[in-house]
Amino acid sequence: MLEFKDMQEKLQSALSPKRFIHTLGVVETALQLGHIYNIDEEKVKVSALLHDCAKDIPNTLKLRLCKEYHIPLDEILLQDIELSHSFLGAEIAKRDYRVKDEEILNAIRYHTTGRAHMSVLEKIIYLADYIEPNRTSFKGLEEVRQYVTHDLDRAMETALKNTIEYLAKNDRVIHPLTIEALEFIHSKKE
Ligand code: DGI
Ligand code: FE
Ligand code: FE
Ligand code: FE
Repeated sequence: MLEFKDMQEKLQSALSPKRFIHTLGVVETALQLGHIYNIDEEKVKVSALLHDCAKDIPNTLKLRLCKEYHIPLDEILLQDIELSHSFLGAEIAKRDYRVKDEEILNAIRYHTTGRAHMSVLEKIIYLADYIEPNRTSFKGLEEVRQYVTHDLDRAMETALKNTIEYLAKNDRVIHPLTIEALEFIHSKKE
């Protein structure tokens, strides 16, 4: 794995200034959450730093890289290639930033859709991405910010519900992983 400082420099040249500032917000927020939930600081920092490393790749190149790296392009990804940035990001973290830790790679891989059986690290990255201070406010953001310090599942449930509602309103396809993430939280409550 690259040194954190080298990683940060490499990443900065791959992202727009705005996306890089968002990323630094995610690192800061994720570190706060990692501290509360007692998660290894290095894993939190690296996952947060690299979570959007594929975000600013032009969409045509995203598509080409997904094929080259054998990332399964399901119907949903083909309709909304933007969504591939999390899966592609994990692959790029492995290849270009030499990250080998599967827990970190999974936190990057599932930061956009979530999934069933998420680890605490995965939830922290998903939620830090959602609530970081540079995000412009949207409905439900404050609610998630309140839950996140004492109830990760409640925060995840709220964030996932809001995301699904937002996608439905905008006639965008919902990835099965997103539905499964929410259903899994509900199944644990019963
Ligand atoms: O990359 P960021 O903007 O920081 O945040 P993100 O990786 O959470 O991506 C947010 C976008 O992803 C937002 O426009 C909603 C979209 N998204 C999340 N879940 C799904 C989804 N899009 C589709 N099509 N399907 C999903 O299940
Ligand atoms: Fe993202
Ligand atoms: Fe997100
Ligand atoms: Fe992000």
